[in-house]
Amino acid sequence: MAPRPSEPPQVIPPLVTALNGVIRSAWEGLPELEPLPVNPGLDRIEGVLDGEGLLISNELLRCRGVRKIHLELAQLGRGLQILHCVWFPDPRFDLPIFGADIVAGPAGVSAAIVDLSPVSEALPGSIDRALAALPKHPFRQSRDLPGWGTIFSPHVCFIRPDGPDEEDLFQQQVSNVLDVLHRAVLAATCEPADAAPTIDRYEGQLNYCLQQKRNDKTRRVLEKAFDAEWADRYIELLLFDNPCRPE
Ligand code: BLA
Repeated sequence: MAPRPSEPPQVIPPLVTALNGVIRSAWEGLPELEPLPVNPGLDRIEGVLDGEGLLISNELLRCRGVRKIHLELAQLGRGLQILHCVWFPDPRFDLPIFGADIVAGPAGVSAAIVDLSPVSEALPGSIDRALAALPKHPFRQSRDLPGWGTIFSPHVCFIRPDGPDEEDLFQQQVSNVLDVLHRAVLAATCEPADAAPTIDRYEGQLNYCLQQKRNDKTRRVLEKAFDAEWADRYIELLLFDNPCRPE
């Protein structure tokens, strides 16, 4: 029997719910934290695909040192559920990009990735040392990075969690990484917009966005759920819009 369009919403995977909470706690207490407007019509996107509910919710914030914090939760048909989160720093501050992506299908979470990615040659020394000092979890199924994954740091964690114990460990990893970033944001100082390191970090961030746009898996899922033109606009305007030149 064909599924009815009024199917009940899918159950949200426990790791997605847990990380949603971890991320929200991490931005609490950041200086000058405030919501940013989401592009018209993109804060909540509802639809039906193959009789299954589509739902995307987007939230944007900023704070001193971070120009855009983006948290997206998506249910995209065929039981696909995604948590996508990126914190894009203000290039005037010496801060890395936080990125996390969780992709869950009917058989469980297939991809879980978290990183603080450099926007210049290497991560700031204090952040590199703090990440190196975090507990190393021996995940049973680590995954190989795709070709465009050269943007990630040597500390990137990219796994297929093998059971609830590993989902808990991954959640801890995200929490620890965000703790490192939260402390770095509090300590960071603002450099002039025209300083050479600022320009360098701006270009690094531009490159991060360009490389992320090469992830065909994201594009394909969005094209299937909507269409190619919509997917392009969504990626270019919301997911990985190019940063403005610092001024
Ligand atoms: C993989 N991303 C994927 C996959 C899908 C999506 C379906 C394949 C799952 C798998 O290989 O098991 C889909 N991700 C999405 C969609 C959105 C999304 C539709 O965020 C948004 C609406 N991707 C990111 C960010 C990172 C990232 C911020 O958006 C990392 C910080 C990483 N996703 C990432 C990587 C892969 C992936 C590295 C594996 C790609 C590959 O193996 O080719």
